[in-house]
Amino acid sequence: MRRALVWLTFAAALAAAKPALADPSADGKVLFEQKCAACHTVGAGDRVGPDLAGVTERRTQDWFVRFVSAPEKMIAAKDEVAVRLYEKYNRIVMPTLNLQSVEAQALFAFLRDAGAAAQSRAQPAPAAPPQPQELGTAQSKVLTTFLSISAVIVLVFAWIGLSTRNPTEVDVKRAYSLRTALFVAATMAVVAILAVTLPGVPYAAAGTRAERIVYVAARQFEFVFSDEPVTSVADLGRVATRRQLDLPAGTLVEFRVTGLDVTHGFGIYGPRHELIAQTQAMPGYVNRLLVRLPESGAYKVLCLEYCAAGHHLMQANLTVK
Ligand code: HEC
Ligand SMILES: [Cu+2]
Repeated sequence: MRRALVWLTFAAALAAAKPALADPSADGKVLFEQKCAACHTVGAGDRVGPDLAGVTERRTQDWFVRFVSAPEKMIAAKDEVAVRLYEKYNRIVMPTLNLQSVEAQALFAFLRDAGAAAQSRAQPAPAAPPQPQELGTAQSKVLTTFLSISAVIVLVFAWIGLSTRNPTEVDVKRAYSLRTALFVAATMAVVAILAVTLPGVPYAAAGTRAERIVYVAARQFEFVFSDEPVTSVADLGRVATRRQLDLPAGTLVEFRVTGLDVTHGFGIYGPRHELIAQTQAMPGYVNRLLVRLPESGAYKVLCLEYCAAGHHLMQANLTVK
């Protein structure tokens, strides 16, 4: 009797452990979100790597499993398809992600289901070609100011360089007092500029309590938003995440920003394409960025730190209403 009970418990434990493997397609979905979604979509176009809709028809399961387990080896072994893909996708080798072959099979099952679903969905209308965007007014003011100051500096250097052709006696004492006067004037100018501009910075004072907390995880090559903490790639499969964020206008938001692979930048650009606030997204750290976005409109989050070949793809939409 006792032994039967032990066996029963064992069988029950096995049964409980089983469901994780019972549905490979569901496992594949989680794996895909964690390890592939940064570079691939299913039916939403190419990212760093090819769109994987229909890949289960293009390739055999055997090829898929071999490729996904060790892309570098396939290219090294001059597999015809792998080499062609490598050339086509800017000679970026897909990283070797140390997947087991059951995991690769689960991914295959997921992609077969997801690809079929993507194909049965109606094709979206092609997007209008992007219009060249005008620089925000503040941004172009900054640029003009920077260029003018640079031009002045270059002219001063050129003038000094030319003046050394005909050397003259210098009154050292007068030169030193001129230097002191210039130093005092420059210090006063800096203090005055700081006094005028500092109150205008968009960062909230330390100690202010945010009305809304948004967790941001940055990784190659996307930003993921969540209401719950995300500190590792494994969290992405556990908590509800979004790739687009809606915020009510005027709320004080605290972004808690981290990086999941390398250091990225988290830069918020306003409706007129001006950089409004930014912080770094660093692995192992959570940076807090308190901002109030009073103006409604379409904002963009861009990566401000060159993080690898797909850096330019790191964009997220933020809508303030
Ligand atoms: C860092 C970016 C990156 C990640 C992450 C990534 N891939 Fe790729 N993938 C690529 C690139 C780039 C290519 C094409 C170039 C090549 O062959 O290496 C590619 C090619 C592929 C192909 C071949 C497509 C075809 O048309 O035959 C498959 C299949 C694939 N990836 C599956 C996956 C799966 C599954 C994952 C997750 C476990 C994954 N990839 C993760 C970048 C990535
Ligand atoms: Cu980047």
